[in-house]
Amino acid sequence: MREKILESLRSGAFQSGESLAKSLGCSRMAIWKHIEELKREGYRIEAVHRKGYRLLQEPDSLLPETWQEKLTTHGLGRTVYYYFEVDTTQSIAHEKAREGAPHGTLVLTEHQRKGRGRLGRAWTSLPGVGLWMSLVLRPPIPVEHAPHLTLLSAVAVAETLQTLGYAAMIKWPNDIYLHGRKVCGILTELNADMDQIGYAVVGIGINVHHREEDFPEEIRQKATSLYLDDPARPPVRSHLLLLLLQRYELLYEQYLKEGFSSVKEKWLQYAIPMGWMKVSTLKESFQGKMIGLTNEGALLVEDEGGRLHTLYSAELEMTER
Ligand code: BT5
Repeated sequence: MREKILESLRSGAFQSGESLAKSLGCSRMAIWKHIEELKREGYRIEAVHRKGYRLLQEPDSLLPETWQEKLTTHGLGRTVYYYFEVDTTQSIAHEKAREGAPHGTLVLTEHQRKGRGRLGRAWTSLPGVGLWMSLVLRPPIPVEHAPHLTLLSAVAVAETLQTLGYAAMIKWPNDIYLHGRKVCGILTELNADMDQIGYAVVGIGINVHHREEDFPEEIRQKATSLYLDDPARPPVRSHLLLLLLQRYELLYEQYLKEGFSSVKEKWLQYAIPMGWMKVSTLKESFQGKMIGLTNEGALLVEDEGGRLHTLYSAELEMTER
């Protein structure tokens, strides 16, 4: 009954107590009681005389008890560590993995004081406005295939956002963009010996409720949030999380069964078309264009002299030739 009431209210229009009662075959009093209960759980519902009820906002808690029972995965997100505030979920996930945390363990927080990106860069993670999470994975794959995990993660996020109606695209290796602005960053860290991955920690940061002024000045023009991309549809973090975990597990299992080709095909489908670009690696900088992905998951770029480069880590910037 509660879910059915919510379903009707999610249309965003006013629903009268009478019509709800009629369609659900109960009394107006029963509807009123459910509405009061929903309000106590944090749903903001407006009640207007002669018009009825209207849903203004859903609760946006990430507390595991608010979403975990709806999870349909068998590994991902089954073990969860939720924190109000941490330095970074990455370090905690490493710690848990070293202590033997199972595949799929999720570390989730409202706020990171020292969120990190690649190469020591910072990741802004304000309280309550994002999905800041790390997953512990124990993939039975050789070390040289580790880039597959990064690309798979980007596909999982892009597909999840697309399912929710956002025009998400991937910029190599693993940034997710909405209308030319970065909405999500992914950081894969490995614990491996010469030939075997012990575990991987995949950190995913998605900007959800940010307003422009929530971003530091220097990234304000380059970053976006789901809210800013489409203010008419306020996103709910727990929905996003559930969808992401489910999608991620599907892709991951398909990858283990069928190999990299399934990931590669989707990654190429969602990749932002890049023409000529400036490629900067730790060693050099050159103009080049993307040719494709290798079977190891590296980026193949051809430079102006026709030479092929296989890149595992680099910065790409669109340029005119
Ligand atoms: C990334 O690095 O994009 C990977 C970010 C991974 C963040 C997650 S959150 C959960 C987990 N815990 C962590 O501590 N990290 C992971 P990179 O490609 O190096 O991009 C970093 C650059 O993105 C910065 O130098 C800024 O220019 C920009 N940036 C920083 N915060 C941002 C934000 N919230 N949204 C968009 N861009 C941001």
